[in-house]
Amino acid sequence: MGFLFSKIWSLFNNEEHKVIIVGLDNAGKTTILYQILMNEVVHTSPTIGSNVEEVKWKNIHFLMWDIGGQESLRSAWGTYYAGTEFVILVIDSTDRERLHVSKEELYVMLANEDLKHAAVLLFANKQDLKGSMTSAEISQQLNLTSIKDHHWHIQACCALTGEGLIKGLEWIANQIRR
Ligand SMILES: Nc1nc2c(ncn2[C@@H]2O[C@H](COP(=O)(O)OP(=O)(O)OP(=O)(O)O)[C@@H](O)[C@H]2O)c(=O)[nH]1
Ligand SMILES: [Mg+2]
Repeated sequence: MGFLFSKIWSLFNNEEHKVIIVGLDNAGKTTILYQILMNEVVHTSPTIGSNVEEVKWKNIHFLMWDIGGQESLRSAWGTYYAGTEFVILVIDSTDRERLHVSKEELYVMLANEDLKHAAVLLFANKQDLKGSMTSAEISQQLNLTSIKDHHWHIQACCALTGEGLIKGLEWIANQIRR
């Protein structure tokens, strides 16, 4: 009975799940947000502050915050953390020089009390570009297997075609159903 009730409840409940999209400038965060929302590539300029959109997908309501990634803006990421269920960390897979910066930002985030219960989806974006690192390579460089206190998943993608984005959302949906 309890199980049935919770199943029925989950069908009707319109709970909103808070997602923040972070990552270094130029990683493709805004492009990803609008590709998910509208299925098209929008023209972007560097985000100052944030964009927020309601995304409904497979009957799941998300409130997605896309946050500017320039260095001067990164210290403000923490102001978005409260109530976050999912962190999407977007990585420009061609940006080998700055992968260590993404790594530092990742581990600082994981240590933040406000993200203690958040699950992390990493998008290895820009897979269409020649010489891009594979998700396995990025996973190794970021030492993802050492992360034991958060659920995490890495997904290769291309924000221009949308390839891989749904797979990432499916992983998130599975985390919600757990
Ligand atoms: N080739 C290629 N270009 C991409 C891809 N995703 C995004 N871009 C381009 O990368 C540039 C930066 O994308 P944005 O979405 O504005 O990056 P951002 O992460 O929001 O950057 P900030 O707002 O400054 O933090 C744009 O010119 C995009 O068109 C991709 O998968 N492949
Ligand atoms: Mg942006």
